[in-house]
Amino acid sequence: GAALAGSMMLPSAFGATRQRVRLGMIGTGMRGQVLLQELLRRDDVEVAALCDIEPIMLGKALKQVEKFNKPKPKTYGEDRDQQAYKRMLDAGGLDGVIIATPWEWHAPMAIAAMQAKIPVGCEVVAGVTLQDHWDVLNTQLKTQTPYMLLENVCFRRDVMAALQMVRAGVFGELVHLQGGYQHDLRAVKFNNGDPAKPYGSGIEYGAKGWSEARWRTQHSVQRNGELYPSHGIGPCAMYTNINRGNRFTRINAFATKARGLHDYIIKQGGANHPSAKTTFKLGDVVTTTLACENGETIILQHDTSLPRPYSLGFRVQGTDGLWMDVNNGIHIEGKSKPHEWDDFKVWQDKYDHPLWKKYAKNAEGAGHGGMDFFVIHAFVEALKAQAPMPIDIYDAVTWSAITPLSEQSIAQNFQTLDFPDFTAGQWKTRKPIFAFDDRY
Ligand code: A2G
Repeated sequence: GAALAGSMMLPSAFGATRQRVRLGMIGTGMRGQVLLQELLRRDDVEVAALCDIEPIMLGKALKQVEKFNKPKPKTYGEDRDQQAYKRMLDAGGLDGVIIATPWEWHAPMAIAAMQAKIPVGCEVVAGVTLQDHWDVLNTQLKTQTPYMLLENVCFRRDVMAALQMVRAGVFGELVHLQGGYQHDLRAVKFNNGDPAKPYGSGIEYGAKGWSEARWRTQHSVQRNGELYPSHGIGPCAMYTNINRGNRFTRINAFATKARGLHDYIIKQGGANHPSAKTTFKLGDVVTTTLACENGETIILQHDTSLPRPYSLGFRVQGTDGLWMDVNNGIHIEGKSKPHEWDDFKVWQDKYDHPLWKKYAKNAEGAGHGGMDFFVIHAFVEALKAQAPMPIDIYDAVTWSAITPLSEQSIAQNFQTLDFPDFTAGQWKTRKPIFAFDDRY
């Protein structure tokens, strides 16, 4: 305990010392509010500061704090000044900051926080351009400020059970993996701008939209690539020990034509609606292939503009069999009937991760089926322990740089590119650390 910073040691009601962290949050919109709920549920977190330039969202966040009968945090951004977050960081007194803002703000905000020596828990993605990713990495290396990417899917119950199975050798030697972001976002990318109806209420976006329609849709207008890689690649990278004994060597991406978003606008609002004039650059289905140093391939699919039920489309395949999440099926040679699927649930129960065994109750009611409890838990516990972040800066930039690299590949006629080694050769000797016990 002596090594802990003073502000992390607050006296408890019983006179002994208890570890707590004082956290700030930049971005208290729809996502920020879900994460804030997880912070407020914990005794070991003091929400000390909140920043948002949208007064409605800042107000909602303050209401949440009130509901939990917690002290009112300092607030920033009421003046709608886009630089308000810097004042929050400069004010000092924070043991960490959560960033849950539009993508284009993640890199500058994380960099400013690390420069102020405030540990960062950053929502996916780490940056937009390839240069952003190098800048975030180099700032972390220079300042040595902890940085975690808040990739919640790494903590999904079936994903973690599959991790236990990978580590137990159930699949044999891994050969091929798949994942992706296959989520019909049409009702997310468009609404009528009414703060009370953020999903599917219309076909406006940009300045006339609200919440994600206000900023996320623009990425589909201007960019063609694997725009949202981390939900799919995070688990696959943990299974294959990327940056820790393995690495991505090559990448390419293919994109289909762009039809879905325009089609949605026409169906919802007719051909004369102003949004019907927009040309979307993002192909409806973008397929990215990665090759790994140890001989595996990984396919990612980004599919957010067409009607479809949600599925991240995981597949983990080795010399002894495979798991696929879309049919909740697993086939293991010698255990399963030849050429038949077993129900994954039975295997999941058997290989349930120790974290889920211990914390399933705490995770009840948390966002995304409990995942959001675990991702916040991991950040807070690693901060308190002053231990390495379980999803660290190398994971963050490696996963997130898939976006600009896929864009480059598509723009160059689907060319295969070298994947940069952000670890500068350290991948050879670094050892896996993610989720080896029931702490975080
Ligand atoms: O849809 C889901 O909740 C996504 N999360 C999240 O990242 C975001 O894209 C959201 C859109 O509003 C998962 O799929 C785990």
